[in-house]
Amino acid sequence: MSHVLILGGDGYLGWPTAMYFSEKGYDVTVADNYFRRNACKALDVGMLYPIPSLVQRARIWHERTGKEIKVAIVDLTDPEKMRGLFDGRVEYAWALDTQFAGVPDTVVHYAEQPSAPYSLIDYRYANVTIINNLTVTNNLMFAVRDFSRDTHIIKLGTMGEYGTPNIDIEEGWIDITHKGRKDRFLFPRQAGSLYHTTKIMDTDLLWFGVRMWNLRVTDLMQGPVYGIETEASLMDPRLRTLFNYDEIFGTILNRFIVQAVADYPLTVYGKGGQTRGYLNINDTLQCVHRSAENPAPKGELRIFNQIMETFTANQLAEKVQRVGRSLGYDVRIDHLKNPRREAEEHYYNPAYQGLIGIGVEPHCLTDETLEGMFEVVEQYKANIRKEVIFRGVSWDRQATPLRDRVEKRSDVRIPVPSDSRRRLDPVAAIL
Ligand code: USQ
Repeated sequence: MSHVLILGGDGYLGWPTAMYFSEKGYDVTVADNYFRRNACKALDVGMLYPIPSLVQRARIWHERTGKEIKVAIVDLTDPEKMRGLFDGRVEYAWALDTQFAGVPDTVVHYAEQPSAPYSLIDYRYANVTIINNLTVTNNLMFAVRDFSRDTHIIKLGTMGEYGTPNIDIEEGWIDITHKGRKDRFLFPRQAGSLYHTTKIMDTDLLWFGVRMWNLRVTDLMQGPVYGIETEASLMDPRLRTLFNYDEIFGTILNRFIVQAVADYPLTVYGKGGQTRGYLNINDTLQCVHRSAENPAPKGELRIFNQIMETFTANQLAEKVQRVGRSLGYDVRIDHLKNPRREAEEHYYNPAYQGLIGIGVEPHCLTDETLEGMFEVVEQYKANIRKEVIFRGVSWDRQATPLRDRVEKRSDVRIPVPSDSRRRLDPVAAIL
């Protein structure tokens, strides 16, 4: 069976993806450096429930299914660690068979700092985001170029690369006629955060690799994901994915459910007309799997828009309010001054037929799905920390002059690239 390497295998999507492929009989290796866990700790934003380490998760998976997910705890901004996953120098933190698994047939690349607010806390967090995301992508591209050019790279991009243009959004490419001549180009990108901007740069890096070295790449332009349970986690709650509800790492719908359970007014930013394409975490798994089963041809950068339906922030809040009330929660909706710089009312009409074309069956957001999320969150109600729900990380915060700052220091540090001597202090003073 073919070998899938999942970079960022400890994350919200990475771990469920690993189990999904393993369950289907693939040989699976996950690599991660616990960036997300460390960042949550350093920023003191918490998670809804504790998560076993990646090694413990792989052990539990093995106990429950008899299947092996090899684990490598490595910082992929280090090019030698990345290359070790392709040339056999990798040392697994857990594996049944410690022999090198071989070059992967597919790499799923999630190993990025995924939060827009994180990338705009201040210049240090912007740097971490840029350095981490671009370096990992570049290291991956060169490892594939040098060791396994047939490997299919599946990179998680984001719908946010396109921004909110006043024209229909195509799936990655647009034909342009200019002064009587025609050509095909990447659809114009104009991101609304530095995190989203790194995703544009990732796409450009890989497009370069495709043109120069005939690589095969699928770029999945994903919208915000919601959900907790997957088939694997229903088997054993210890296999659940991590779940953030804070303003930095939590995405809107996951946050709204927690807010409703905690009796905290839903935090709609601004007018709430911001429209995005959304999908259930189970559909992410399906999309990535279908993409792996139907790889992009060599020399192609194939782009799919990975969303199942669109909603405004207001529509999501109203759904959560309606379903929450039917379950007995007193759900209120608040409109906060928008901490982000984004259009709050705009045209939005993206195409998203490509993944359906390769066999994905979309699941829409139903009341039952929301009820299921309420049920899980309710179990952990006592863990919810209201003070992390909204601290107002602003897109436009000006730096306090150094002389006026009283910085709180702690021992916890957000991981920075191993080749950098710069130290990053926590942002307790800012948040
Ligand atoms: N929003 C609210 N209230 C909240 C949180 C968010 O009104 O409490 C609004 C935001 O202003 C934004 C929209 O909801 O207009 C989505 O925000 P989000 O935090 O759910 O998602 P975003 O920051 O866009 O990023 C998330 C993931 C990121 C992924 C992206 C897909 O964190 O990794 O790439 O969704 S997309 O949004 O399509 O670019």
